[in-house]
Amino acid sequence: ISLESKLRRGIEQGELELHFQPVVSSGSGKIHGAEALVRWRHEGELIAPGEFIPLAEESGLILPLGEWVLRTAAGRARAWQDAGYRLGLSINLSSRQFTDQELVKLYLAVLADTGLEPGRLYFEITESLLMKEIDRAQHILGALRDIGGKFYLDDFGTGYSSLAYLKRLPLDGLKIDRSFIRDIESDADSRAIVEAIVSLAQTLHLAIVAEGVETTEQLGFLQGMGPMLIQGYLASPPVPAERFDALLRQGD
Ligand code: G
Ligand code: G
Ligand code: MN
Ligand code: NA
Repeated sequence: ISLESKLRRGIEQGELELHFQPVVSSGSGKIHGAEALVRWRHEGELIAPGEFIPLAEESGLILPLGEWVLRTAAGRARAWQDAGYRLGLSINLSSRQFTDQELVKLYLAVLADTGLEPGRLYFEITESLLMKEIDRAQHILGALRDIGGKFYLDDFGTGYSSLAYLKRLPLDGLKIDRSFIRDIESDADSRAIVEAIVSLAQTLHLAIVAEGVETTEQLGFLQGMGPMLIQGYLASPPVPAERFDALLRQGD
């Protein structure tokens, strides 16, 4: 039996799990939101998305998988809303999901089914996904934005966005790719690139999320560049929902 059949069955039989990585304020360390990251619990093993997302994309399983992620994430966000936390929750979108005609309808249905306040969910999209079909991307982003959808440009700095497009698209923030953060102490070029991205974001009124922050030294450099959001092992790795909720309560 092929991996594809196993994954199809796994999706149907509830073998997917969402883990949540906190996104915190660089100044206060307070939890501001989270990124939802999918895992596959199969035959006693927790399989990372790198090992099945590409297969899901090739086979089309990314559509049911993505729908499960969206519904499950919205359910968590609704639980946080009920508990009095106003968090932003991001989910990753593959290009196949993004160009699917049904995405806008699905997002509307999920909002109606969960009663989640619009504006809590952020869609993470990559530069290459957007730039591949810029006119269509602009149209879909516009339609989602009209019903409260928000957008982060993920892995920023590794793709090839035209700056003019950044202005044209209804983006809410940029996530600086972790390769720049990793070298921020040792490499003046990485530092300069991060500074340039931060100042670009300030000019365009976009939020900044620095990804892959692992050390207090890296955090120190970032704090010197102005207020931003931080994601990385220094604050917390991705954790199961119950653990994330415990972190939230600790921060009260
Ligand atoms: O969770 P991990 O740290 O291994 O994530 C690896 C990559 O898998 C992430 O960079 C992300 O782009 C991708 N990924 C994780 N969860 C999802 C998901 O729910 N949908 C899609 N399309 N990609 C995901
Ligand atoms: O969607 P994206 O590719 O940005 O997904 C984030 C990925 O980065 C996930 O695979 C997550 O597990 C990973 N990650 C999160 N924090 C850190 C970190 O501090 N260091 C490293 N190396 N990876 C991280
Ligand atoms: Mn991401
Ligand atoms: Na990223």
